[in-house]
Amino acid sequence: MAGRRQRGARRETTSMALVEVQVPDIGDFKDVAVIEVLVQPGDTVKAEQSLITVESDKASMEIPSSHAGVIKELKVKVGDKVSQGSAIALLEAAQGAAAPPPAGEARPAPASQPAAAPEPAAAPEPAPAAQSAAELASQPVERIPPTAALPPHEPAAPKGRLPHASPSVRKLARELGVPLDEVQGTGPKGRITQEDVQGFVKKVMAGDVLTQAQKAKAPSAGGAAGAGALPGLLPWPQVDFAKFGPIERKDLSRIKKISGANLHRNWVMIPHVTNHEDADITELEAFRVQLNKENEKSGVKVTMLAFLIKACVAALKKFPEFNASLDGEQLVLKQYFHIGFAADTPNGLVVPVIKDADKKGVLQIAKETAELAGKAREGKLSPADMSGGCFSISSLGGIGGTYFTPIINAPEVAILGVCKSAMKPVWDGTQFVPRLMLPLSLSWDHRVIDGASAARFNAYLASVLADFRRVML
Ligand code: CAO
Repeated sequence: MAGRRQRGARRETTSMALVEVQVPDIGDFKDVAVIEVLVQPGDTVKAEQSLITVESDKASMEIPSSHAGVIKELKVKVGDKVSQGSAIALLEAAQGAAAPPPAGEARPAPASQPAAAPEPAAAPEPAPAAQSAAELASQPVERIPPTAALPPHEPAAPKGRLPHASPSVRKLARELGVPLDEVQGTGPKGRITQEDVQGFVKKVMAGDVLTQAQKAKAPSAGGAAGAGALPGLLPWPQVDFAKFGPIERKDLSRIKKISGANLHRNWVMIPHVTNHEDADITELEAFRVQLNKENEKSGVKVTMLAFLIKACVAALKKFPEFNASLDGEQLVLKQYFHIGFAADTPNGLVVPVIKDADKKGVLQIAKETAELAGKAREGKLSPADMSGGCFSISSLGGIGGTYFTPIINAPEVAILGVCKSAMKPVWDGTQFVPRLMLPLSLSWDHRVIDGASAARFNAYLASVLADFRRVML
């Protein structure tokens, strides 16, 4: 069946003009599935225009119309099984239409035939003049297994309008597992071109978009990658947990689904390395406590986070490749300093952004972080509150811990993890002295940053936190 295109058979019914287009002789194949219906009632079709695509476990084949005319009624839908003689559609034949070929005429395509130019599908656009119906009929319809990169596309019943694309583009989309109804067409009248399909694949591969199927799978642990979507990975373990004790099932929150999919992509696509450092914040903490005493009446409480944001801006200025994003083979170096901070909310993790942190004082930053954290907990952050970030801070300092590996918030190239400060004995050259030490964990993208730069960034950041006057330098 591979490499063949069959002309629909026909039986004329109640009037001379009404024709029932049937599945022709398709060899030994019986009960093959209809995987695409390419026309809708009311569509004007040309003789030889594809009406449906059928697929067996070995191959797929488009079945074109035996007549030109207007589709009056469809007799099949996606998922139906058809064999020779099954009705495809009732068609009102155009006046003066050429006499159809004998029912059941089969046309195996020569294996050496090159792929023909695109043929119009749902929309009545003229076929290229140089291409005859016979050439179209002999267009090979080979089936290539879908790539592992995209989840296999299982075409669903068309919702509303069919995607506007030629059979050859549809075929390409099927081969690549691209859901055509999610592709934006850039051709005339929104027609989906071969380049549109290739562009969609590039975006999915780059992680810029998720297909609906990927979005649906992303929340589950056994989702895209877990199900073995990455080549060579074992499938996610399927365990009947209830066999071992009582369980309860709970849907993931909307934020967890979205952040989970983003974190997963970032973890898989970015070569992360994490460097750890301890900053001596003994003096800074004393200053912070004093500041809060002085500002008690203002209602603005300064936490370590505000100082960290300011210190990070100083480090980003000194090491500009940390204030950057990868764009293909180019680095986009930002001349603005918008710092995101991870906020823990009852529904999951969000990252509001302090804009232009370089132009704001610590008190202003403390005020804004408190406001944004409040909005985050109430679920009131707007997309603008969470966009434009250059670098992120994930502070677990109010909770505890020593060090961890934060996941970079793409398309940023680094993130600072902060844990709880603790008094530690530090050797000052002659004796151990108690110092308040703040554990820092910097994760960085090794495609952009080298280990030596990361160590320098961390050392500089620690020196700023140890003596905040350096921020002014
Ligand atoms: N060491 C010791 N104490 C710290 C500290 C640190 N590094 N950082 C903050 N604290 C203290 C604060 O001073 C405050 O103490 P008091 O109650 O005595 O005044 C207390 O911890 C609580 O601070 P906070 O957490 O309310 O405020 P913050 O500005 O430090 O942090 C925010 C704000 C929104 C970042 C934080 O509440 C939060 O959500 N953190 C979680 C981030 C997260 O989940 N990251 C993980 C991402 S990866 O999954």
